[in-house]
Amino acid sequence: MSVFEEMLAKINEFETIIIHRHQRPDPDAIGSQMGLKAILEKNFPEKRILATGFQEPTLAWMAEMDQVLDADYKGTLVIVTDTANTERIDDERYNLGDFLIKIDHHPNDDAYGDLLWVDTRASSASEIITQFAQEMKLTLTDQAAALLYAGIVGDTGRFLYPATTSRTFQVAAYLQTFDVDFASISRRMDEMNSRVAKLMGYVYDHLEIDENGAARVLLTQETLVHYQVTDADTAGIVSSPGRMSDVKTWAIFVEQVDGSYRVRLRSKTVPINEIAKRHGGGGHPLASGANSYSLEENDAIYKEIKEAVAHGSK
Ligand SMILES: [Mn+2]
Repeated sequence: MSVFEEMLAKINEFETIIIHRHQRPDPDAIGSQMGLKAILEKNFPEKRILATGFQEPTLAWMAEMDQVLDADYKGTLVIVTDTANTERIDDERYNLGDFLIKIDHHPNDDAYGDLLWVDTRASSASEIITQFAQEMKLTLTDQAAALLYAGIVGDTGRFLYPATTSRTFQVAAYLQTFDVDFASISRRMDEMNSRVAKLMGYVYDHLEIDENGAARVLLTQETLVHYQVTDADTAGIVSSPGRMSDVKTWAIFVEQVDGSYRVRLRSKTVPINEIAKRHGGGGHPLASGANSYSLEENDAIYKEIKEAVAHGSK
């Protein structure tokens, strides 16, 4: 039996299925979670399918979360999508069910779950969910196709990043057969409000770039307040430095209310996930996140990036 077949057998076994994904959700987290929910509701109308997690306001256009009670977990199957490690799962009740499945595309450093499918070659968790539905001959709905497409567009930067493969396009082509306004999804995901646009101007203006293309910028609480943006809004400018031809690898340090720093790391070719891991984070080779607790640690992280880029560009 393939892992997909085992997963389907487990889905068949349970009456209630609760789907989780990671904290600070991005479109792939929501797309894979809610796309899977829509597929299961369509194919198993007798089952109760719930989705839990923080309702991220900037992604409310994709889907709304369910109100899930502790009592709902009794005798359930829990599926977690797009989440590398247990600490990142939103919410912490993922262990209250009878059986746990992990479906992910990040490096499998924390192999949690009673059954897991981790495919690091997949562009996104949404790509895996679509592949699962296709191979298991599950019917998709227009809504599921829209959610999964948004997830793939989000994680591939509209098919820009190297994780985009022929299978990504095959899956996207299949999703395109559904009745969805795909252009408006892509447009929506490319749009930003004027506050974020102005913050982007600040980022381009203040980016420090070394001779090899290692770049950094610091967004203090004062700056966030000045531009009237939240920490979540900074997701809209993470990829921006990469538009500059002389930037190869970059870090955006976002000061948090408690004085610590959220570090968003991106790279065109040189892997940066090991740097992220050394600073309480992790992620993909070219897209990671970390945490820093002082300006000195920020400097140390930038130094590691500079060294990695200098080494990688030789
Ligand atoms: Mn993802």
